[in-house]
Amino acid sequence: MIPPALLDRLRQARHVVVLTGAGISAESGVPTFREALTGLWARYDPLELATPEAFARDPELVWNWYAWRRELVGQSRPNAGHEALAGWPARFPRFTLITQNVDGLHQAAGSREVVELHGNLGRVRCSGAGHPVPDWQRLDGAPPACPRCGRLLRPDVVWFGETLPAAALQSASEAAADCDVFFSIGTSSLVYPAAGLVEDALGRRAIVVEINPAETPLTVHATFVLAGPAAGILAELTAHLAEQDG
Ligand code: BJW
Repeated sequence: MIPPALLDRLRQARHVVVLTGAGISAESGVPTFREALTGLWARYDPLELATPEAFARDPELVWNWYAWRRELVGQSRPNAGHEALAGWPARFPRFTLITQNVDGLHQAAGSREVVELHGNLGRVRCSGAGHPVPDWQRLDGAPPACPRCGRLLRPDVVWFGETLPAAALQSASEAAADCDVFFSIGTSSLVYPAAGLVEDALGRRAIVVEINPAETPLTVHATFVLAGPAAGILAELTAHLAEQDG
């Protein structure tokens, strides 16, 4: 059930910002970040694998973890939640979609402008100079060497302790500080600086809507909490918005 007061606020909204996390892709069959270790990978800690230290210690292990996740993502399709959000730019005077996800499923659903805070699993870059390497072979085993300098290639994602892409973080911060409605969807709200964006929004008196089946540190601060899986809630919310149009 979508609160009518939320629909009223959305009808008047000037700038809607959505921040998504791994939970939005859960119903596409992509395991969330903290659940990303099943089967052979169950004995590893994702918080330790997603670090430059882990890659330096055992590049093949980390490379293969990403190869496995890349394959899972390759077998998955956007769900009703991604699809609903792909239509939101047409609904509001201004709309910004920010994601922490590296799976590219928002783009696959048709979202054109996506602010990717943590990179993308589908790209690789040189672990030395950092330049993108568009032509590389999707092989398991040891990471391939950079064709330019011979250093190892690595996934183009942001690991713990690394800085986020400056342009993406700036766009996200500016949008959060400008919006009047901020959605936090399918994220644990534990990983910074993404988890801090909502503070910029609250500082500007935006309303905050959380969609998540579980409580997070954000739940007590949210104006509306829609407790449940994102795909169904976003489809229902979007259907209500469409009724208002008619
Ligand atoms: C559903 C659902 C359904 C399930 N529907 N929902 C300030 C305070 C404390 C620490 C720090 C701080 N500032 C910086 C730090 C350090 C660190 C950090 O935040 N650490 C925390 C663990 C405390 N941050 C960094 O290091 C960042 N860099 C940085 O700040 O640089 C400057 C600096 C460096 C050093 C020191 C200080 C400053 C970089 C962060 C990079 C994060 N990268 C990762 C890996 C990306 C590649 C990969 O995927 O492998 O990004 S970590 C991981 O967490 C991944 C995710 O994008 C991110 C967030 O995870 P998310 O989306 O919340 O997923 P889950 O699995 O945790 O949660 C899923 C949620 O979905 C749950 O809530 C479920 O309930 C829900 N759900 N089904 C809706 N159907």
